[in-house]
Amino acid sequence: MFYPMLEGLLSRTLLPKTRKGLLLISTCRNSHKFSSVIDVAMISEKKMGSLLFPFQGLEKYLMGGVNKSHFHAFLPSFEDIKSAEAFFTPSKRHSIDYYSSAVRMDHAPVISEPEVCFIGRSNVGKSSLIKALFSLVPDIEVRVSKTPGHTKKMNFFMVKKAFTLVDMPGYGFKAPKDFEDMVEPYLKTRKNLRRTFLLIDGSVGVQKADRIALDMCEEFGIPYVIVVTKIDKAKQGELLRHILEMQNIIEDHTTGCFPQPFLVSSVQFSGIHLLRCFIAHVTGNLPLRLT
Ligand SMILES: Nc1nc2c(ncn2[C@@H]2O[C@H](COP(=O)(O)OP(=O)(O)OP(=O)(O)O)[C@@H](O)[C@H]2O)c(=O)[nH]1
Ligand SMILES: [Mg+2]
Repeated sequence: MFYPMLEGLLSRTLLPKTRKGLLLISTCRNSHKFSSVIDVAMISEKKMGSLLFPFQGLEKYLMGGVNKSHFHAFLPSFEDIKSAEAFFTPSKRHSIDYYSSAVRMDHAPVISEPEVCFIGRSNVGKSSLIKALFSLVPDIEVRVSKTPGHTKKMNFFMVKKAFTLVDMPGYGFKAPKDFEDMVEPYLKTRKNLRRTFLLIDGSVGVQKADRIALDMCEEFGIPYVIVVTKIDKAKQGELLRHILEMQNIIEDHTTGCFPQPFLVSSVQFSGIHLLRCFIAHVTGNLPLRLT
């Protein structure tokens, strides 16, 4: 569906200016070889398809009876994905940076622009995902760690005049203390919160703590989205089983959850471009083109 758009994209990559830009990106600390869709356009169509839309690669293994339409609830065009990237690309006029941290709601910055936050068990990959989303920002520092409980504050990252991303401490480690003090009050009271991304580890599937978080989002009545992390780590059959389980939970037990789980790997960069596009869209910055 997005391949006809590819021609324009490829010709853009040959511009000397863009090449310089790529050079700059490749030296930045967060950089990944697929940070930009321009880099993605260099690989084969098949690889590009599963990098941009990770569910595509799995779809063929699903049985006929499974309702696949939910997995395509958000299906932007390639042009939309390209446009979304502009919001994640800093320039003189478009600053992107760490803004502040808070351990209590009364320390949280007062911001009028739309906000999205990332919650999930400790070690699920929240900070890594934010780091990947901001991989085009040379100087931003998003700390990740193998040790659970690394993020101890609510960290606000501001995409000037467009939206704010909030990295949260994880639950499961020292929980419920951090959660009661920070995350719950934040979710309950934050006025500019547009979407909550609830991360679930695709290599282990839904755990008890994830169910509690799902119930909490339902109880607070906030709109939220499941993001399935570390899809590179799971065997395909195992990942499919976990995704179908999540799909059943979404259908049968939720009202505020977006029907489509977003699949990501911050290591391989799968699903990151799609998520950038979704964030730009749900924060009201990117109307989708009709395809
Ligand atoms: N294989 C793989 N590992 C990942 C991925 N994302 C994160 N990790 C690893 O998982 C570990 C935890 O990542 P973080 O991003 O710090 O996790 P977090 O959810 O922010 O953790 P807390 O701050 O403790 O709540 C690190 O060792 C990451 O390198 C992924 O997509 N694939
Ligand atoms: Mg973290």
